[in-house]
Amino acid sequence: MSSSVSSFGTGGNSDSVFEVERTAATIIIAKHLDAEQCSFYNLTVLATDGTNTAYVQVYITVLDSNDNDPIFSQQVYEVIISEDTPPNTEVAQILASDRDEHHQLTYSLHSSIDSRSMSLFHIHPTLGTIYTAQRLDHEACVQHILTIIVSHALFNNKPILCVK
Ligand SMILES: [Ca+2]
Ligand SMILES: [Ca+2]
Repeated sequence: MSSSVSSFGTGGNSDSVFEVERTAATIIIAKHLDAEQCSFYNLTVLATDGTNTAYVQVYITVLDSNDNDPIFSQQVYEVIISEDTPPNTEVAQILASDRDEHHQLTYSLHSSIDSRSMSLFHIHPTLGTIYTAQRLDHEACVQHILTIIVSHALFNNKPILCVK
């Protein structure tokens, strides 16, 4: 099918993500691909010389890329704990989600209002659970304000189109 490709047949391209460039008989990406919305296309391309028509199936797999930022389930977590809480006690569960399929979220303590707070708590890097690292002292500090950061592993930062 050289210059005789006329159009796509039905099926697989209802949202017009792909188009046929007729003279070169090339399938081109016409709209932004989003693996979260659709990761597989089954296109039917037809070629005609005006009299006879031939069909071919084209399977297109869109591989996921890391194009969505993680989102915390809450903007603020507030916890009240007693100063006689032993070290390594769970005090909060931080939760974040990421629309990307193969996301790997990593939690860490980023900063604190009082610099001493950073040594009093630690966070599990993959589970997001915050623990006490030491026994707390109410007289030394009544309130600890920590900023948590969640990062998503860059598994591939470029959109990939895989045509089989
Ligand atoms: Ca992501
Ligand atoms: Ca993605």
